[in-house]
Amino acid sequence: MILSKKNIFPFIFSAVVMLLIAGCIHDDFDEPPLSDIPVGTVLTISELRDIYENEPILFEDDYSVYATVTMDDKSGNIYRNAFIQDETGAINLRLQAPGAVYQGDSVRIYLKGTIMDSYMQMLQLDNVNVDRNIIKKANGKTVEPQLLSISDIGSQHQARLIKLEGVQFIASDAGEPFADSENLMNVNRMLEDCDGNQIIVRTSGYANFADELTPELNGSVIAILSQFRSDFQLYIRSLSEVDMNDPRCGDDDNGTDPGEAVTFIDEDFQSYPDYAVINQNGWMSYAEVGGRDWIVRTHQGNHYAQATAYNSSDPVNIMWMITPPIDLDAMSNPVFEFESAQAFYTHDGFSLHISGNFNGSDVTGATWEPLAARLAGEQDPSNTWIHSGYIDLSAYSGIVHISWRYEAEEPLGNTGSFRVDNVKLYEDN
Ligand SMILES: [Ca+2]
Repeated sequence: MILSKKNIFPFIFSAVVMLLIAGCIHDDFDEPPLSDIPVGTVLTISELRDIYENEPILFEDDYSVYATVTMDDKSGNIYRNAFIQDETGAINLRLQAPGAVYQGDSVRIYLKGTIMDSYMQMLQLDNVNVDRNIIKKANGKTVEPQLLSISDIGSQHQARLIKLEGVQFIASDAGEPFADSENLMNVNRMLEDCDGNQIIVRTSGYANFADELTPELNGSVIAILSQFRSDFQLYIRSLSEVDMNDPRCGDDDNGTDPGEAVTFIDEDFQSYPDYAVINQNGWMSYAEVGGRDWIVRTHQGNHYAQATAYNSSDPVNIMWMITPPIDLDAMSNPVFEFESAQAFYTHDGFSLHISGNFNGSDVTGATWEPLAARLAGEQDPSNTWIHSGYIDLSAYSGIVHISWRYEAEEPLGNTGSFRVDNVKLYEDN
């Protein structure tokens, strides 16, 4: 008789029904064994998954699967688990002990002694012993995520590394901790696309990013797809794969209103939420190269504008933050000042400019000349606000814009951060 699935606790090797796999696939002895562990019949992950027919399978013969590890348990988001993938599919490994197999490892899984079964509709290879069942061949391998939309996701994508674009945490789950690290509890946060399709992001209270807050903006997420009964769940590998800095669905920031030219500015960025793109009160951010914008970050209650290429997936990032139009003809002694700071200094990629012919939208078509100011740089301590000095604009006339430009090349390691706060324009009486 067959034990019902609910009686099989996934961690425990129990007296499951042993089904001998018929030798329906030809033996492959083309390459010599990499170790004393025999190779036997080589299966793709797709062939492995196809063997399963609703009953647990104990592998008793020599079978091997070659794959790349796409997620390990180092981040704490999963425990005694790993995910592997090849060109044909992916599967969840349940390990007898934590660790010892890492993301990027190229491995051969020797199936003898492992058990394949479905747990809450998630197909798993259980009882995997790192010494007996896993032969490492290489490390540092990368698997590209498969780009999917939430509405496309199905059981056929189980255990795969996927990427979703144009998604955001639903309003009640945005800006909330990923999980409950205090009570070490898993938390489900709901991700949605602009059509209202939703999927769960499940995070362990043991994850090293459990305390971090979910982004409030829209963007992309790379994660492993899991399934629990009829629910699909995403497991994030690293927060560096959560890149959400675009306006939320429906919040179009592209229609920047050039607005009235101003003769007074006092911008402290306190009205922006964390991670918001600079786009209010006639200000704008423009991503000239790469997808990064100037965004607001917060520290101890202070909100400020920040440009950084840290963890950027773009090889080059150039981004501009630009003031509203300034009407210098309506001012007699215009003075401009602000504060800047650097953090994780890597390079001098930060500069100040002024333009008399920027039309409010064509940033690279305008003529920007350098505007002298004291900018935070290598000589300054990190995270320390440096006053720009009092910048006399009386040599300029007409309608002008002032911009801060940030440029970084990730392959050169030039990813340090620059920040701006307390921007002021006023009449010096
Ligand atoms: Ca501020």
